[in-house]
Amino acid sequence: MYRVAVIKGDGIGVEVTNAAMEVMRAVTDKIDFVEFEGGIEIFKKFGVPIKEEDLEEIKKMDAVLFGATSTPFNVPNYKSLILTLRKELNLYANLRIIPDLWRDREIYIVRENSEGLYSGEYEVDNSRVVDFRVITREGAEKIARFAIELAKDRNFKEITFVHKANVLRGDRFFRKIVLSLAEREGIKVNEKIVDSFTIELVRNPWQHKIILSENLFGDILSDLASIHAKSIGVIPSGNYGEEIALFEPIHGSAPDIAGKGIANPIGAILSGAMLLDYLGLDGWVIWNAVKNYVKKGNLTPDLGGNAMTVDVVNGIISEIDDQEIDPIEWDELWVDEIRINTLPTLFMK
Ligand code: 48Y
Repeated sequence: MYRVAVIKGDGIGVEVTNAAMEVMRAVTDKIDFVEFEGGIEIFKKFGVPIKEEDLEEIKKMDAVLFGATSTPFNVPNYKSLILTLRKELNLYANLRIIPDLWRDREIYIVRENSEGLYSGEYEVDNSRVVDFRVITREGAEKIARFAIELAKDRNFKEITFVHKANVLRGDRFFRKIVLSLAEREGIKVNEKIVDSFTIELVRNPWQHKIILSENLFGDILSDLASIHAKSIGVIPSGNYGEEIALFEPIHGSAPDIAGKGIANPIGAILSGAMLLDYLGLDGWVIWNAVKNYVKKGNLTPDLGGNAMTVDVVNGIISEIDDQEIDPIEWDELWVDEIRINTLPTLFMK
């Protein structure tokens, strides 16, 4: 049995995480889900976004499934739960998969997840506030390797590396490391300057298979790229470390639609698929079921339909049940999907 920590968070985080667990349970009975609380309510009681003892417990688990939390910026000393988890669990790589579920293609965005302007290092005095944009050799090498291994696994010949090395010293350093590692591994680097790249990412996105960038650029680029998935509600992600990984949809807690039962669960469900891949279980079954479902099923309002969350979940589960044919035949029938949808062993426990 695998033990997976579940942090649903607030807003639609709760609904979509429940949906993801239901779908995962339809694929495997090898997971024990263990629930933990975190976020602003815990902070009000304990002064931290997640309790120390819970964090210690989570570190011993196989993986984490995360929903969404709101991070108000006007609560003094509050520190974002997800940023705390990324830091405490050393999750250095953030992989966001922008899927075109209707045409079977995707863009992988590899975002450095622990440094840059998110380093947490700063200087404050009465007249000046400085956030340090930290790029270390170790951090740059690890994330470059992650993107390059992903490219090799997918048989892609190149990665797109997005930076601002014309202005920022840190990116000049990062660039040197990316170029030399890629050359050694036989991967071409398509270099782009971040500001002009935004236009290309809007107009002509699909030629970029893997996009590598530092933390804040990766944050912004992945939200921008979400327009190509039709809704940010369908985009899954994995935050990978050396010991553990955390999976979350990239959408936020969407308080405006929370509790109405209309949240799109697909981003969370596909995050569940990435989690299964990480554990060496059958994540591709979920990917296939989702792709089959969206082509014919009723979708939630963000995708122009009028389905409820529960309709989408039930529809996807019935697609999973339809796939329950003899596993030996499966291998032959779905071999392409296995290659496309299953993440490489580098990203496995
Ligand atoms: O995961 C994200 O992309 C979010 O935008 C967070 C980030 O900046 O990485 C925001 C964190 C938060 O608001 O708690």
